[in-house]
Amino acid sequence: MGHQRASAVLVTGASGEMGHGLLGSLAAERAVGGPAVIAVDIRELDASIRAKCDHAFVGDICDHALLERLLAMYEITEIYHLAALLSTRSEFAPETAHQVNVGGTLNLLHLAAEQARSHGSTVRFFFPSSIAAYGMPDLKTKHAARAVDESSYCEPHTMYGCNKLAGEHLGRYYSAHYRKLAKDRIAHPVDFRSIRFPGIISADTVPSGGTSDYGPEMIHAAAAGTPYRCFVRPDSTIPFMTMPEAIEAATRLMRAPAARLTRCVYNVASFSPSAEDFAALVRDAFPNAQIDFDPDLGRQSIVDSWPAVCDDSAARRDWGWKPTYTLDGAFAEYLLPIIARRYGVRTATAGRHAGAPRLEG
Ligand code: AKB
Repeated sequence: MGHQRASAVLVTGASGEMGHGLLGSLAAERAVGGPAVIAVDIRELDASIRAKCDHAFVGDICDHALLERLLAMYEITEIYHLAALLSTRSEFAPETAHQVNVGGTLNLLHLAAEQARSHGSTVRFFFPSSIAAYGMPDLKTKHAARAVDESSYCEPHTMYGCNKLAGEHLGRYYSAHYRKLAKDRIAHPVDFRSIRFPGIISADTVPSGGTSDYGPEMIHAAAAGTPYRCFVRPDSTIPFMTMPEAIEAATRLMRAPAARLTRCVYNVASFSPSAEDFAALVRDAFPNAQIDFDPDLGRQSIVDSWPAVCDDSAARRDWGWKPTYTLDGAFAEYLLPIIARRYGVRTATAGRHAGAPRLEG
């Protein structure tokens, strides 16, 4: 038998919210001859997503032995590095968050560079950054700011935001400057591509450990008939998008010709509702929903430090990003129909969904 290693796409953090959605997309490509899909997570993958992978490893992305094993078994051509501790959880264990979020990212970038050296071609690397990379100095500045571009206000207030910014810089280094003085350096081993995601809302999964979680938590709680105490003020406003849009953005960026890209890191966003905007749409769909507001001052200060609106013109120009939904369309066409089925309930707005506002195709 030859010693040809199978070509593979590696997904870390595969059992997380984004992993669920991404594996579905990669499995569809696999079904028509795409590369093998290898998943790594610290937790066992549930059967539904395990079935979408060629191989699933339970392990720690900080475990060098595990990464060496992957290096020996596969010719990894692409990496989606989703494993991370999110913003709220990271504030309770900031040093651990740094080890996982930055140390883990460094390990994966090193694996990518070693893969490139081993098989002689650049490894495409997707890194989900976040609006947490921004740090608006105060609410006055946040309210006065127009759409924030990728070069503005990059002074994060959280360890998670610092970690995401560090990951972006490391990725840029591995792409353009890796081992700059070494005689045996290889130029451009990694093709690093990153998106600063806003809050993401999935109809299929409920997030944990994030500070933008109040949006999805509110909707899922109403469908489950559970009272919801929102941990931010009603006027709190940050960018959000749906999970299908986030997966589409990540795969579209990874498929874009390198020559089209003018930067490594891009903003994307679909809509910027306030927490009260969310509550009004949820009450419209679930008139018995019990929603009240009881701000957690710490988590509120994190949300207040994130921009209300992000400028995604670079992504639109370079690789054709455009949102799928308006806020109303996201509820009517994606969130409510799937969530109602998931919880076995009817929404008061069912049937009113036809012809919901959808962005031009
Ligand atoms: C979080 O809330 O920490 C994440 C994010 C905005 O990156 N969802």
